[in-house]
Amino acid sequence: FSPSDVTVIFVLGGPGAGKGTQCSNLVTDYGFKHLSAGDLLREEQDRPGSEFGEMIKTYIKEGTIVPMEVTIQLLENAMKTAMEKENKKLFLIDGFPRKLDQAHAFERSVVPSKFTLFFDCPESVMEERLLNRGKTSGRADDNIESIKKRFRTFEETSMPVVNEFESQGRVVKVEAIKSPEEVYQDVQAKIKDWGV
Ligand code: UP5
Ligand code: MG
Repeated sequence: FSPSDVTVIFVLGGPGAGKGTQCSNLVTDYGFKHLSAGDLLREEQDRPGSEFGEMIKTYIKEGTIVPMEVTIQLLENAMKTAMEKENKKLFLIDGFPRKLDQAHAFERSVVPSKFTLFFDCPESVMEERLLNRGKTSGRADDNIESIKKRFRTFEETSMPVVNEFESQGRVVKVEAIKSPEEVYQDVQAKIKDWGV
């Protein structure tokens, strides 16, 4: 993809920070195509005949990061489909890249991102949200054991990605502790500065 044809915004933040919630708002108001890497992996996991199903299941339950070849391929396919079938050019890539090698590979081989929208939220708040969602979500990783592992992976492996982008001046940071409506107002005010 060429940056003149497509715009990619990465959406990062800890587990339960509200990435999916805020992406839905942005889709409604700005016409973005929302691609959640986690959702794409869960779909692939459930696809009959997938050679990666069992592997993805294990990684998600353990809160570790699926090898990037799989995730990048799923994202690239979804971007191509959205461009061809829905004429989409603006993409929110939610929950990716979660590791430095993924960030470098995607920006080199797919397309550089415009910036990263980062939702900053304390673990105690995220834990409460996820345990609450776990009552009805059916997600295999919304239990306290998996949640703790996801937090560890986020701190150790994913924060270095945010920090690298930050050092390049490519992070828009939003406090995610307030109500969804208040967080969204902050998002809208801050992305304006980036011409969105
Ligand atoms: N909620 C949201 N905002 C709120 C607010 N402001 N106030 C009060 N409540 C709020 O929100 C979570 C819950 O909180 C919801 O109930 C919501 O109503 C409420 P949500 O918007 O879903 O948060 P989100 O940040 O999207 O949380 P999610 O659980 O999806 O984050 P994760 O990053 O953990 O999950 P993801 O699906 O991205 O990844 C899952 C796993 O897939 C990873 O652990 C990993 O194993 C694997 N993965 C990879 O290996 N590679 C990838 O590239 C991506 C994923
Ligand atoms: Mg999500």
